[in-house]
Amino acid sequence: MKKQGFTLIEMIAVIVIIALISIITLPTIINQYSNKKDTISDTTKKIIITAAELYASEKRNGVESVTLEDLVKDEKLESPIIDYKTGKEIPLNTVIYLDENGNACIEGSEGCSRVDRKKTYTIQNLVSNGSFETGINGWGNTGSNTVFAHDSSIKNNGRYSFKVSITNAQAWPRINYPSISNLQGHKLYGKVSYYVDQASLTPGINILTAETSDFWPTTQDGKTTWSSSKEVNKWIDISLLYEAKYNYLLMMLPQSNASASGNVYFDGLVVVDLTSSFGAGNEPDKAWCDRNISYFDGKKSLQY
Ligand SMILES: [Ca+2]
Repeated sequence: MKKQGFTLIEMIAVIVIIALISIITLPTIINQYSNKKDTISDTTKKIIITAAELYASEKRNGVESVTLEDLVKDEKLESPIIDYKTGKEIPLNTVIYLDENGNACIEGSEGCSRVDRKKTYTIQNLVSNGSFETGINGWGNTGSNTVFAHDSSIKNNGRYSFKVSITNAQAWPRINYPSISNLQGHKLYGKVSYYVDQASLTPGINILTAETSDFWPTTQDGKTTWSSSKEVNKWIDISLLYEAKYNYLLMMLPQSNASASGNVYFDGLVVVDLTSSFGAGNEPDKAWCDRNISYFDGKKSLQY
């Protein structure tokens, strides 16, 4: 006759299974319960949102998100932040998102998420005739054994380039833009394409700023990016980001190897005042500029 009831082994097995199910499901149940309890009351939400919107309105550049901790540090709220209704403390790492118009919402609230904050900016090429289509007027030669020409045989943009023929010398093609001023403290991005017919040539792009608009200002400051490529008969971009020390813009498209001979062609020179275009503190970095700013004439719009 078969024995009624459960054996000890069967009992243990059932207990173990129940225990396992509890381990798996209990945290979820507790979580749901505590989430419900943690829901911030409308009154407290309004206080937090008002504080966040005030915080954003005081910052010069668009604030995309802010934490309760930021609001406490900025003395918009006092810590600990206790929910008005439930009496529970709200974690300081709670994020508040702000849209383009400065309207705030608290993460986890219905319909609240980080919004795509790309905006349209207008950039301007500070240099005129950067494609050398109308000649090489204004470019001064400061070295010997170099000859400048307006060239139509090798070009990258339009019909002409700026050709610098070199015989065992460095080259210092230089131009000033007396009409471009008020640059001090601004971040400038410069880019040019070059083409060499000898691997020994080392061209560069140099942005200078000067205290006065003279062609030979005595007080000037600048930065250069030299070519790192030894490739010949090919157009290559070089670029730099420079923070202007003085107000007036001048440029050089130099070649640094004093014992090299050959031809360097330059085309598509562009210089953008990032601070004027994007706002102080909001300027894109060099890598972004390299990807998004190529030669253009005049003004253009782009998303950042
Ligand atoms: Ca050109």
